[in-house]
Amino acid sequence: MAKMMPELKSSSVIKRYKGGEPVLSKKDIPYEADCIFNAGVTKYHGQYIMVFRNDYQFDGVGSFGKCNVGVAFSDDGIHWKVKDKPFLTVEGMNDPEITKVYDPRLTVIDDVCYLCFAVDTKHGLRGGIGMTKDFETMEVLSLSVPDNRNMVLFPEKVGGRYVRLERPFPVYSRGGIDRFDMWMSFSHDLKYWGDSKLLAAVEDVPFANDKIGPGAPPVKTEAGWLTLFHGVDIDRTRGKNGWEARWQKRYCAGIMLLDLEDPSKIIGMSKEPLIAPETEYEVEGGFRTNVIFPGGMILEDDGTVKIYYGASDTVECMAEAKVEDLIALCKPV
Ligand code: BMA
Repeated sequence: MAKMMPELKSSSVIKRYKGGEPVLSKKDIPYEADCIFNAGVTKYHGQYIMVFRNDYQFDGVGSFGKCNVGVAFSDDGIHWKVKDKPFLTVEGMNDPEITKVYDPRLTVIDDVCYLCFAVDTKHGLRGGIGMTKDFETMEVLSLSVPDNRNMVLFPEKVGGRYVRLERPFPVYSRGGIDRFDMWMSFSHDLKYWGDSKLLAAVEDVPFANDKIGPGAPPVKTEAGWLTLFHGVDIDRTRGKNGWEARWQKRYCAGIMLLDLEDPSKIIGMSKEPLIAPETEYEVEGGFRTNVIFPGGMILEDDGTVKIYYGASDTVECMAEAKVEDLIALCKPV
């Protein structure tokens, strides 16, 4: 039986854009769209780029018939211009196994844009890595074995190897329930991954009792790799929330600091959530209420950090904090 969680609050260092208004939602999309969320964001050649998930054609019961990944561009990280057609679609993946593509993340390494993404396939969920030059087409570099997703890439090689965080789903070996942890793997070429290690487990995160997973690609600071993640708690006494018949989970954003030279070492972690669902868009009215799903983090030259997160699987929001405040939250473990 999962332990019950108290009410959770966001850290006081967090300032939500317009008190929690979305930066992107379905009204901004020039094609069929319903829920816009779980975006990856990066800054590339002075421009902000966002890749976002679009779920549409709700069945009226609990799921959407269609999903694609769109792309948007911005000069300030707040106001976005969405490209007139989706970037990634099931049809465009040219792989008859793939039935859905979603939850994209963006990392620039050596001036090249890489994406991490999830695909549902006829034989399990897989985490992918791709490369794009134009956000028109993507070359797939690797796809994991099932079940794995929530992958993010570090923005540079560490110790001569590419590094990714990921979240496999060991459904039988962790008690037959959600007990999913954060892992990491290494690669010399972004194609072959190995030397996998457990980074953090559910029981290491005081505000999670269900599962945890990577959030945004880590950002380099002098103190260490600043790393966002999501932590999930479940409470069986929670009733119906959102549009679904049953939704008893809550997703919060957490923050930790990894060692610069050995990122498998956690040097600090906040024991409290960085962002907990609190505002209207995060708590009420969405498809799945009580979800903060961080996927993008940008460190600006003045020390401001922009954090992008999906709110209630329905809209994309943004919050800011000072990098020194985020580092200070990561108390030694
Ligand atoms: C996870 C994924 C995410 C989603 C989250 C909350 O399992 O499906 O894409 O945001 O649940 O619904």
